[in-house]
Amino acid sequence: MIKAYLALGSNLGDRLATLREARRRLSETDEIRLAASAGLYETRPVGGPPGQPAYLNTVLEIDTSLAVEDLLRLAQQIEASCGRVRHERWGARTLDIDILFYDELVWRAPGLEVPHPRLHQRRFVLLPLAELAPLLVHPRENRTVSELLQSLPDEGGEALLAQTW
Ligand code: A4P
Ligand code: MG
Repeated sequence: MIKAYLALGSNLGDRLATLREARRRLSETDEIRLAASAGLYETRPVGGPPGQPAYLNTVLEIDTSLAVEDLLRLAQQIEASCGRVRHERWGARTLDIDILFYDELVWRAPGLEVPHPRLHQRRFVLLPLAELAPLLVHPRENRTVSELLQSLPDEGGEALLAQTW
């Protein structure tokens, strides 16, 4: 089994219901065992067009026997079935699922980059991730999740809404 971390984000529709549905779909997959869920954060949108609604963000820890490409395909199927329509990059979305880490894999190919190329710059990812894996070392940055989080300024853009959801 491979340990992987997934980031979930939603800023359209019933955001909490969407995240719960995504978690349920993942945990009902035979090749996935849900190991832990981070808390639920409401976060200010980063990038994208102005005036977007706030996001709900969280991170899930899973153990999986899926190959990384198959995990991405499953994530995209769940995004699609949760009503995501791709309009513009970084635009509002009902559901975004990103693969943050897949064990220690470092992989860069068109359509799939692991670790996720922007995770170390994003408090909305590092804050929930640090609850689950503060000492995990980013294999490209060579720093722990908690060090990466501490290196980013806290501009008050994230609020913990609930620890369990
Ligand atoms: N892709 C490559 N690597 C990965 C990976 N590790 N995990 C490819 C998932 N997908 C990966 O993603 C574009 C392409 O990335 C996919 O086709 C996949 O093959 P997308 O989900 O279609 O589009 P996107 O999410 O708009 O683009 P991208 O680049 O994934 O955006 P980000 O970086 O995920 O940013 N602000 C707050 N507060 N909270 C958020 O959750 N999210 C974004 C999206 C921007 N601002 C945000 C948030
Ligand atoms: Mg994405």
